[in-house]
Amino acid sequence: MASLDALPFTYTFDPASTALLVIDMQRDFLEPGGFGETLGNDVGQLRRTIEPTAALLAACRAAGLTIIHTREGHLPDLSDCPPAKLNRGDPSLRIGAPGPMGRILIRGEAGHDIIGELAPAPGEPVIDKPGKGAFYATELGEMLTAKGITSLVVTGVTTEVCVHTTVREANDRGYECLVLADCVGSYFPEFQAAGLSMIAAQGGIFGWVAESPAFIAALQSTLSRT
Ligand code: C5J
Repeated sequence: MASLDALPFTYTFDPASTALLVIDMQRDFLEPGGFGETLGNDVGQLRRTIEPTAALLAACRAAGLTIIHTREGHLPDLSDCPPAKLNRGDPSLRIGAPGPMGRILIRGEAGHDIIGELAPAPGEPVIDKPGKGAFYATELGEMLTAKGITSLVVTGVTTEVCVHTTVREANDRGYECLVLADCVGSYFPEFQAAGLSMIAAQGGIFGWVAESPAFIAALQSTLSRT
């Protein structure tokens, strides 16, 4: 077992039953010229997560931790995109419309892909999800059960949308979630702060919050003991 300082109290985990989840680190959300920036967002708010997440991935790979990536996106015929999600905002910038990196949030388009800096390594599963949460309409739950995973270290974008939804889904399913503050990002600094506070509030109502160097140090301490 390993433990680290976290909010609201110490987080304890067994690397053998812990997975790293990397949520939606996709070109359209993070890259200059992508869909996110086209909407007027400051992608710099998300890009600050790239370096710490790359270091985290390297440490988790060295430790043999289970690593799972996700991507938000839809089938080209949009049959998996409910009208309530589709009919949002400017019609020329909706899901499925032609965007700067291909059709917006459509599987197989360039913008849907994970950024090169955080590309999945061979053998690391990539879950394609049509919703905000990583459990909804995906094989994630079955995959975690098959691997004996009970704890999740959650990273990715955006903090208040897909990260939060996934943490809430995971919490309801009994997973112990640690969210790494420097590896999750929001276009809106106030949502980043509130999103993180909400997770650890009320005695850890959805989970724990810590910084990635503390998690990496705890992980490496278990390796040096074996
Ligand atoms: C994610 C979104 N990944 N904000 N999507 O958070 O629409």
